[in-house]
Amino acid sequence: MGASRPESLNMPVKARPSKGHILPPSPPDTDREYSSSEPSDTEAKALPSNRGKPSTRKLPSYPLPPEARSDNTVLIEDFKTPDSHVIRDPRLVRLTGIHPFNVEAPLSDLYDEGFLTTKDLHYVRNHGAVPKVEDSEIMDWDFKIEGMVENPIHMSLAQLIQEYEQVTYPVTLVCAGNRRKEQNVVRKTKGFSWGAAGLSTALWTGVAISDLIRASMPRRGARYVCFEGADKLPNGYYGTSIKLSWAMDAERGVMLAHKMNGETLPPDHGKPLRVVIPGQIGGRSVKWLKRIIVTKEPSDNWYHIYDNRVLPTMVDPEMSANLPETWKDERYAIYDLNTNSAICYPAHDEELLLDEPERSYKIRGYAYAGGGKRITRVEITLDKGKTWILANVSYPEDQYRLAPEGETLFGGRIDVSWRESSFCWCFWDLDIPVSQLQVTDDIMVRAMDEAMMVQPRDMYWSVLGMMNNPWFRVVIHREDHNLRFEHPTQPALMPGGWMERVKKAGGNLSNGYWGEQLAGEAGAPTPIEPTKEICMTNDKVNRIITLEEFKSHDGETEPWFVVNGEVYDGKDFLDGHPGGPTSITGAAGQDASEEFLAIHSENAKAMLIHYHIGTLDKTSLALLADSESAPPKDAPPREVFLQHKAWTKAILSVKKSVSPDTKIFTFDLEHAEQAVGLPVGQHLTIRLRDPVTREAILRAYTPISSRGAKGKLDVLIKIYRDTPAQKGGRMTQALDALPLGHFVDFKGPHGKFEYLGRGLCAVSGRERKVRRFVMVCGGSGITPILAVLRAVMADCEDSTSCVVLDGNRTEEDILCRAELDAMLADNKDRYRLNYVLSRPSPSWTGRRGRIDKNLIAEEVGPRTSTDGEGDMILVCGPKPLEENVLSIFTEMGWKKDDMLFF
Ligand code: HEM
Ligand SMILES: Nc1nc2c(c(=O)[nH]1)N[C@H]1C(S)=C(S)[C@@H](COP(=O)(O)O)O[C@H]1N2
Ligand SMILES: [Mo]
Repeated sequence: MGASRPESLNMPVKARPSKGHILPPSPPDTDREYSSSEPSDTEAKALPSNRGKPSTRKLPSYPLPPEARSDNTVLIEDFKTPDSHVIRDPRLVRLTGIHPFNVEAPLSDLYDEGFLTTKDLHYVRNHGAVPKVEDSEIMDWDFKIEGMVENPIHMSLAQLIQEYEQVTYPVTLVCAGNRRKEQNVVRKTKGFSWGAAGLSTALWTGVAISDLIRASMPRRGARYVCFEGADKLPNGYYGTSIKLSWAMDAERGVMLAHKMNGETLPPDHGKPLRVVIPGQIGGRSVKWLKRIIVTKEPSDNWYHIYDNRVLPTMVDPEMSANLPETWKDERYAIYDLNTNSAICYPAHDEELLLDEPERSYKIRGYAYAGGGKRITRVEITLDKGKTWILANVSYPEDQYRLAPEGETLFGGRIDVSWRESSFCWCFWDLDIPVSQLQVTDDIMVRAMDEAMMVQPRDMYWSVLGMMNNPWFRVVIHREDHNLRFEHPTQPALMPGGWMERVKKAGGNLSNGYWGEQLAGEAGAPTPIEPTKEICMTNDKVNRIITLEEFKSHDGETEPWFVVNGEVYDGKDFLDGHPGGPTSITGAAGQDASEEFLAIHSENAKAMLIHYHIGTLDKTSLALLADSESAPPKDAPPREVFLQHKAWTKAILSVKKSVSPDTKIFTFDLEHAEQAVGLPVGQHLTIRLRDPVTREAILRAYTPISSRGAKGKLDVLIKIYRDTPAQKGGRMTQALDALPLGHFVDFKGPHGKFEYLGRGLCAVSGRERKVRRFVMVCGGSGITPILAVLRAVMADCEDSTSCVVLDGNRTEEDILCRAELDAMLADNKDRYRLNYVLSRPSPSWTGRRGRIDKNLIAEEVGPRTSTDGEGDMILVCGPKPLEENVLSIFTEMGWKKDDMLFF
């Protein structure tokens, strides 16, 4: 078998210059060498390590992949799943619980990577477990081409690479479910909630499938090509089909890829071999490819029939269960993508300060079209579609068209210059004066393709929730000193977005006016479409189950779980479950109400009847609710978040690194107006389950959000990572591994100390007057200290003075430094701040060493208290520091009562 070059290569080279005039948002590193002559595999692999070396060759004018992270590892939430061999990036937002792995990057992170997405942030859509393929087995991976062919082929990946011509080009993959969360808010579909980041772009290297199929010599009458993966799912191996004529059309660029961004395919993306179909929904690009079958009819694979279709809009989840012919109707199968676009900046919840109204703000986002078509315009409206403004469009993909003839990248010829098709997303942007944004209620974007198909205003809802492409709308809120932007939704179960807000307020999202009241309709709000009640209980079941009995079925053989107080046994559905058995066993012994109801369609809910085995008795349910912190149903919104007796959930929304081992975790409270409810000087308890053992881990923390903060809670946490020598912190590592959008439980407040203000404290309920606080801390021990210090400094009538001794290793270990320093400016007379570093850089001019007797004698001096009034020492830090401080102060004549250890 020889490698045949596609005939169309002989076509004249038509380089198409970029029509836009803007660079991609973050141009990739250009200091990497690339290969403009014949490259070897090793040369291509060595590319990243050549960074920084002066390059002798001219740099390519097209984007190269940004550097991927080298320190990602297997995440602890994957340990207990069949994917425990897969390395993943913790920034990815999980859309279907822990397993299977369906994820998208936070939209801004995706956009910030630029035209090409790293493997770290590339979205993943796995219907089940990831097949395990060792590196040593890659080249032996075998696959077949069979069916209606004269010359069936059975070959290895090594042969595919040796015997066929290799090509490289960028392709944007888009899941048909991209933007589905918006549909789910209107009415729950049978699919989980993708945000607008269910798409990614990579450089794929492999063989044109037309070369291979031609070699197998399809017989007369053959019309389809089916693909099958190696992932065994509840309904067989994943598989689908496309038309044979498309596969044979070199212009369409269907590829068998074995490299992504120049590296072996990552396990999540089909290691070691997959199909890549430009311009079509991601669902046709079969991963872990094992079989190519040439047929007369479209694939009869379960996933080809029951996934990736747009059924007519009137088919609801219940009806759809009994319509086998409708499902099989090929007219409803999705192939080419439809035209779509989204706004990435302003980001959701981004705030724009109104300090300089003369300025302008650059709104930016992406767009794509299907079937190789090009986006020919992107338009923005600031007045709900009455008028439109043209945005600038850039097509970074065009830069590859300019590559010199025959140039190779990652071992494949850059095969784009002759093509007319567009395989990738494009970027658009538009400057708008801030003064104009200030008087605007919302920004909407729509794109048009070269067939003049333009995105519609209204959503086309369908039972699987796919191809959602109405105008993307970002709402603008005017606040005191800034504008705040609100996207339609947040992915997964994450709350937020105008759609949910409008729906909760009684707006009808499908009124053609984004749920807002229409002019002249003032007064009565549009009636809400009642959400359909689904019966999930079996009348004949009347067994009462105790918590003890329920908890004894938390294993894998009889996985009992609770939804709305009813007990279900998932045992008989483990094999049939579309979400795979692990999502059911993972819920065993737990109240799964929230997750179950959020993920499943009406149809799936109705199926619960068959697994209903009883009702949890009332006390047990309350106990379970307490241990699981299920939110009480239909309770009115609470003003204060923390509760003494009950756990309350908050959702992790942001993780921000503030030093090499410290992060601020931001949690969204139950609603934007909710106060945390934490008196100054007190702490709260965080409870988390160990992702591996499921045991509860509890720790006390003092948040660093300011006292008046509402709706959010910031906790600064130092992460103690496992080292070969020492086990790290269970809680801090579990928190670090927690995916965004997941819950953590909180309870509180606790603590025997409280600062009441103006020198008045309460210690174990007894009031006490303080003239001076001596605050000694190390590392993240600054957090309770900071809370008290802030309260003192924020009140200019408070005459209490504070001496802070903050011990750390290096400058970058000093936490909250900006705030500690800033308070100094206005309070020089009553606030002394000392950083003490044990391993400072040579340029450090502050104190060196440790917090010792000399330092304390110099900075604090003798005890000045008369009994019950005067000095108070607040200490928080690692044990050795606390013990040391205790002995120094005791030696200096201070009393136990003067000291408080947090
Ligand atoms: C016997 C009880 C259950 C039944 C009958 C059931 C049924 C279904 C059905 C029909 C689907 C396909 C999508 C849909 O129609 O909504 C599905 C998907 C799914 N289910 Fe369940 N389910 C059960 C229990 C659970 C539990 C306890 C969990 C975890 C809390 C879970 C997690 C999932 C996930 C993550 C998916 C999405 C899979 C994907 O599309 O990749 N299921 N389930
Ligand atoms: N074998 C196999 N191939 C598959 C899938 C799968 O679950 N198994 N998911 C499909 C879907 S629906 C999409 S959108 C793309 C996602 O590709 P990615 O995970 O590499 O982004 O893979 C497709 N190919
Ligand atoms: Mo998909």
